[in-house]
Amino acid sequence: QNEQTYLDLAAKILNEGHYKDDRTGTGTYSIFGTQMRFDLQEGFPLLTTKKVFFKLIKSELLWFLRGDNNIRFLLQNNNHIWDEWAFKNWIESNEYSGPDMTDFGLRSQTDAEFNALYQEQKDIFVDKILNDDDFMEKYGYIGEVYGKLWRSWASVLPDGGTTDQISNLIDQIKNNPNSRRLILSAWNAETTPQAPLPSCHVLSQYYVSEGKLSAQLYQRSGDFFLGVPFNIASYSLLIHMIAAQTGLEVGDFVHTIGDTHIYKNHVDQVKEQISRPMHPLPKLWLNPEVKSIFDYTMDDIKILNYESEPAIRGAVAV
Ligand code: UFP
Repeated sequence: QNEQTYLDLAAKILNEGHYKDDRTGTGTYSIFGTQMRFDLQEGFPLLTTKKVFFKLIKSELLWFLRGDNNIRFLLQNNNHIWDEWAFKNWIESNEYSGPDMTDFGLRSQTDAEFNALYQEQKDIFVDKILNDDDFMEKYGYIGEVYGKLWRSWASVLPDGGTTDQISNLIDQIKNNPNSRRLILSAWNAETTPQAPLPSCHVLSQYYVSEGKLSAQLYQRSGDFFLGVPFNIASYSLLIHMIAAQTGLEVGDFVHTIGDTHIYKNHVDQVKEQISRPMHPLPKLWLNPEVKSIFDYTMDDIKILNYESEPAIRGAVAV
């Protein structure tokens, strides 16, 4: 089944991966240039060998589709996956006067006392983003990330306005399904390298054949244990949503990853996961009443019959 592809690649990275240091100071085992293919007719590829929190995937994708790049919407949905990037802007600003938070990502993992201080500061930050509009306007934005790039790509021309790639993509899939130019890009050579987290999912391409919609993602960097299971589910959900809005069935999700890595401190977790039994894949339900890709709400998207092994914790490298 589909999930075996993920487990096989995980085992291959552990067996054959090259060790190298990385930006976060953690260290990884990696293989360069990998590919997995998931047939979405077989079921929805939410991994079952560990529990994956689909709600977070759902609210993040809705946030991207809103064209939003302020973390308030995520926080309102109890989603904290982008907190660190906004928090970093805050602690590096002149207005921040709390305890020294330099290198909080690494230090919070190795120093329990610091971690307590960090959690306290982050709670204060989250609370202010949620409840203080001025603060949210100043520190809630995280720059040129997916929402912005997908929905309002800024023109290089002085009066060029912005481009809504999602609307254009849906229009092209409906009206020109044989096109070989069905591209969604999230890499702007000018602005992306300066973003807090330069886009990991750089580019995706869409393909229509026999009434089915497939897509291939090129991901430049994949944290195989924590990030990749999310990325698989997120793009699979996007394919389902675009298919539903263009009158197509779902085809394959092809996931190509550049630097495919397992962090040193995730090795035991990955071994544990590989040893676990798989369950049948769940099904995805989308509310058929929704008439635009921009109108889905949290309640319009549901995962049915999700049975999984328990979650496995692992520290996020920041
Ligand atoms: N990462 C993912 N998927 C994502 C995302 C981040 O795997 O969607 F946003 C991981 C990859 C890498 C880290 O471990 O986050 C980003 O670091 P870098 O920019 O140095 O590649």
